[in-house]
Amino acid sequence: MRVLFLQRYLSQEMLGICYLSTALRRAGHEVEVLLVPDGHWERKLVEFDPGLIACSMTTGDHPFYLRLAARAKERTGAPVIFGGPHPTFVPEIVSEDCVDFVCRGEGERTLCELATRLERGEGVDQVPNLSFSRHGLRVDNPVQPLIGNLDEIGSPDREPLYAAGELYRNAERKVFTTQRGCLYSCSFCFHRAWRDKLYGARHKQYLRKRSVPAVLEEIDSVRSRHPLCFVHFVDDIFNVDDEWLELFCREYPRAIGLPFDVILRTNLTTAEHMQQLRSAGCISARLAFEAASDQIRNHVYRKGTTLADLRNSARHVKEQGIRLTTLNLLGSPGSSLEDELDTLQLNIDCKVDHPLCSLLQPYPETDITDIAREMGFAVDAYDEFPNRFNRTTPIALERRDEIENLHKLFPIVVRFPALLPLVRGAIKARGLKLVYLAIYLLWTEYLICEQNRSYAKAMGDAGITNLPLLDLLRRAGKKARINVREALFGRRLLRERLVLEMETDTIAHSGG
Ligand code: B12
Repeated sequence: MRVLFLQRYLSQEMLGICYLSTALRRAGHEVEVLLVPDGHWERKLVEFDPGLIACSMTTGDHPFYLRLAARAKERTGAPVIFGGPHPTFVPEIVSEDCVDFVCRGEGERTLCELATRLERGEGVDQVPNLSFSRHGLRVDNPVQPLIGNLDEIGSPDREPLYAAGELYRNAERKVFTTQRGCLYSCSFCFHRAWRDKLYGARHKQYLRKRSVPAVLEEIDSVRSRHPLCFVHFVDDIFNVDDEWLELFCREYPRAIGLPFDVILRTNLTTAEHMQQLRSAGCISARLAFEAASDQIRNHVYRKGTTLADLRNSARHVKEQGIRLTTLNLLGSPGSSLEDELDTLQLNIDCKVDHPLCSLLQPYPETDITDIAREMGFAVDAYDEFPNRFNRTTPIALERRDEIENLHKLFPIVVRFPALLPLVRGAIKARGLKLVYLAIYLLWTEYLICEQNRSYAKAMGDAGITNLPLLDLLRRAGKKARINVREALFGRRLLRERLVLEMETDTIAHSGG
């Protein structure tokens, strides 16, 4: 069968659909990817004549996919299947006219079986993890156990995606994963619900590592076919298994030898890990602090880390001369302004190079949604959720405006702590929201330029054009030009925008 992935361009390649492509092609199906926006997408869609249209999505993006699927169905009449985190946790989306099927959880077996059965004109009652509507009621087929051995499913097949998006193919920095699952139960993360509510899996079954040779082989094979100078590992926690890490750090320099970055969990990060990672070529690491307050971090966010873990892990990263990025989460239900300011102070104390700060979004089926409601906080409907988590909060916090303002000033105060005494007063000024947003955008842009400089240096390109200030002027100029041209000609210059976004976002935002 001809399966078409209809996807919105994101700032990095979506490995989920690449894994699905591997499975489909192994089962003898044909796969194509169509990325939107594209002025000719409807013509291309009709020309491909798909037997099945597949879309992968996260919460916040689902209204867009509903519109897209409705149009695609109108033009082709092909059945549509939705998968990924949002439909997994909100399978009732299958009641929408334009959605025929939803896949809950891992999609490899579901999609192959569905394509095969549709092609043969057979029923879908036996297709694992599938949800569909019958006589107006939702049917949820049983969920099959998780894929046990990830090596067996092979490497993600990037070719259909690269054929559709030459920006992904030509990028010198590409993303890779070495595992699925997680041992922890952070209340804001999808893993707890995926593991316990969907699969009822034991922690150890849920966390699955690919073998080191399989990972190295994939990177080598991508490098032999496409440009590749830098490796982004987007695993939620790269240092979850000491033995695996040691072997990886020993083999990687010999087999690959490219610079890379990782996401680490604070309480697992030791001085030894950082030495190993540094000598293997790691130049940048992300640590998820979330919050300095023990109450918020452990009772509300359920992280299971101590303040000492946060400080020590940061020290280990910095001691190796590795760029330190932290992930911080403001806007927790029940947090006081003092709690949020403590998180700011912690980042200052740890001399964090790149503090990333999000406003908490209680995504479907996460524990934090229940916690927020139990604590009496109203949460916006999912259809109202922002599709970025660094602009506004969907929780009706008492100090909503102040927290949103603090979020905007957070990264700049970490770098210039002399501003700290001004912060309390500054965040009260509601009328300055737009000014703070502008400061935030400019400063985060600068941090990206610094980050790009570190990537460029690691890739052996320390030229003058990469100097952060010059790069900032280039990026700001480019953005301004794009905005003006778009305003004048009323057309989205997607390609140009995406190039900038790819420099901004490559490497995942989450972390253990
Ligand atoms: C890398 C990453 C990104 C990348 C790439 C995103 C992508 N779609 O691939 C970037 C940086 C662009 C990104 C952005 C965002 N992300 Co993100 N991201 C991740 C991360 C860390 C890894 C994704 C991945 O590659 N997983 C590995 C692959 C193999 O798994 P998968 O994609 O889930 O696919 C499998 C199944 O879901 C299923 N499946 C998926 N799609 C489909 C489609 C069909 C038809 C079928 C049948 C099956 C199916 O089958 C696949 C194979 O088994 C995940 C956390 C995680 N560990 O998964 C968060 C995660 C997906 N992101 C999340 C969020 C919130 C975001 C943002 C909203 C953040 C923001 N900027 O504000 C944006 C939204 C962007 C968007 N519109 O998708 C949440 C989503 C929660 C939710 N309820 O939707 C996650 C789960 C993180 C979390 N801890 O909760 N992200």
